Amino acid sequence: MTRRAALYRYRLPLSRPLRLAFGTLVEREGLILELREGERQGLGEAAPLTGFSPESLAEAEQALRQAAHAWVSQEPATSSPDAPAATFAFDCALRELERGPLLGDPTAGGYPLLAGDRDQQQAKWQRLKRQPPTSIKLKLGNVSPSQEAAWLRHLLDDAPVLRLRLDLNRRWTMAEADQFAAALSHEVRSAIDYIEEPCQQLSDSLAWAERHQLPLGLDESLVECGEQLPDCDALQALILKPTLIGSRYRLQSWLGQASERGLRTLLSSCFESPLALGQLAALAAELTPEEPPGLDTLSYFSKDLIRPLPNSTRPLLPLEALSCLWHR
Ligand code: OSB
Ligand code: MG
Repeated sequence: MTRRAALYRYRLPLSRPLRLAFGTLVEREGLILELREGERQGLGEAAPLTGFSPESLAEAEQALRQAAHAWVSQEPATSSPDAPAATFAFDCALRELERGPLLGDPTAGGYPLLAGDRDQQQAKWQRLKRQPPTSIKLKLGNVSPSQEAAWLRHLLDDAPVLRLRLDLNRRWTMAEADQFAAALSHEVRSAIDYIEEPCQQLSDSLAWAERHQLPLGLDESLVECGEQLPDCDALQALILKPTLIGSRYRLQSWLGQASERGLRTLLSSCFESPLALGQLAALAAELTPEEPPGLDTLSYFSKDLIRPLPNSTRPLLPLEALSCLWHR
């Protein structure tokens, strides 16, 4: 059967500015790979995020061109370990060709995310607290550690059975992390499911969590761990981002090690478009069925990309509206 491939670029304005450690984004751009074999179609998205992804958009494009070229010519697959977003895109497109669209609901069963500054977090909490969720994720580190501890106490006053997932994205020094641990009330401490990436250094996060007997989650520092999880009893959760891990083999390896050690594993995203969020939701239903993924970044988008997500009321930006960079 003839094989065809095309590469498109999308730009989607964000519904509100997204402040990240490396600057503020007002739009998201990325690449869409389309593979065709006969009547079948497979789509994949590569949208490297500055500050998180090892590759640039140009490098992802290069890797996707090579992979698509080889695939169309029925040559052996090329691998690009340094371009995980491209690897993820190609993997999704191949799976869709084989099994049909990867289309899950990113909002189903997930936990809400409170991000941004305190005003933004408070505004979202005002809406949420009328019908409090069972679990919530908070981005911390914008204010002093003791103010963060007080904010968590406030949330628990509003919703006493709330479970907390905290993410510092390596913002704290060891001294700040110590101040936080010291400021935690007993109630807050026992409401914490895990604290993701507290310290600037991985070794500090591991030592801190052990010392304070607090449950640790690892996300972006997994790349530093090589092949093997660190030996640390406080480690309780792995937050796995397929768009940063890339290879399916590597993802399976982390899932396998985590299950041997009884760690929680959940999939999460890097502010990909609604297309990839739907794919990640479908992957999570398959790979981590007991843990809803962290995909509450959908609200940054006011349009769906290429196909509507389940239960969506957003307008659609169709494939035909994207600029085609390459096809053969
Ligand atoms: O650190 O978990 C992160 C989004 C983009 C880049 C990094 C992160 C995130 C998220 C996604 O927090 C939401 C989630 O994981 O729940
Ligand atoms: Mg994280």
